[in-house]
Amino acid sequence: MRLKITQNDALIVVDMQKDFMPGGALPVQNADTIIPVINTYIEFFQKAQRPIFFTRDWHPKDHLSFKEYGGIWPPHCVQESEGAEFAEGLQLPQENYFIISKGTSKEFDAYSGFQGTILHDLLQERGVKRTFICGVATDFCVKNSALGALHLGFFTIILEDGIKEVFESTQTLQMLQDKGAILCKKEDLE
Ligand code: VGL
Ligand code: ZN
Repeated sequence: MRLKITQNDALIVVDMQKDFMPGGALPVQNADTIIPVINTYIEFFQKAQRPIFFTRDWHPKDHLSFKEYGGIWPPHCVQESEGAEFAEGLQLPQENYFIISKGTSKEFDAYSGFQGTILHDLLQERGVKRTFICGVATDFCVKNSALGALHLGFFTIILEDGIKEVFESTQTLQMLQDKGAILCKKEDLE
């Protein structure tokens, strides 16, 4: 499907952080292989002068999602730690981008970039109507960020060559499409 980036569009790059890459604390298999693809999307949106939003997991060291504190995950993306940094090779633009930290207080987790953040306001202020979403993990933070966007009334496009899952992606992508999301690839935007 051919798509053109318009003045109502924004890119959301979900949680492309060292801890989610191979060798990290909570590695998502092959997550490093989508970095070049995401860099291309970043370039497309930069050229179109459209805003790019980078969400990041930004947990306190005693976060409730960590096993030691009753959660299901190994400690990951601890605030100011190396693992919380953006993945090696991810090319952040020079301007017109925003970093959205989530899961920042120990009593709450946030699988969606909209949860407890100002992402919705930032999108609204910029007249965004369509969100293009890529990053990790398909079945956690990409899924919930996309659900958040759909629920808030954004037309939502999942960049299927720019995502990687922890456990599964088939069911997640089907469910998102059932709720109105569209899947597209790099070639569709070129
Ligand atoms: C994520 C598990 C725990 C994600 C974040 O970014 O998908 N997954 N925290
Ligand atoms: Zn987390």
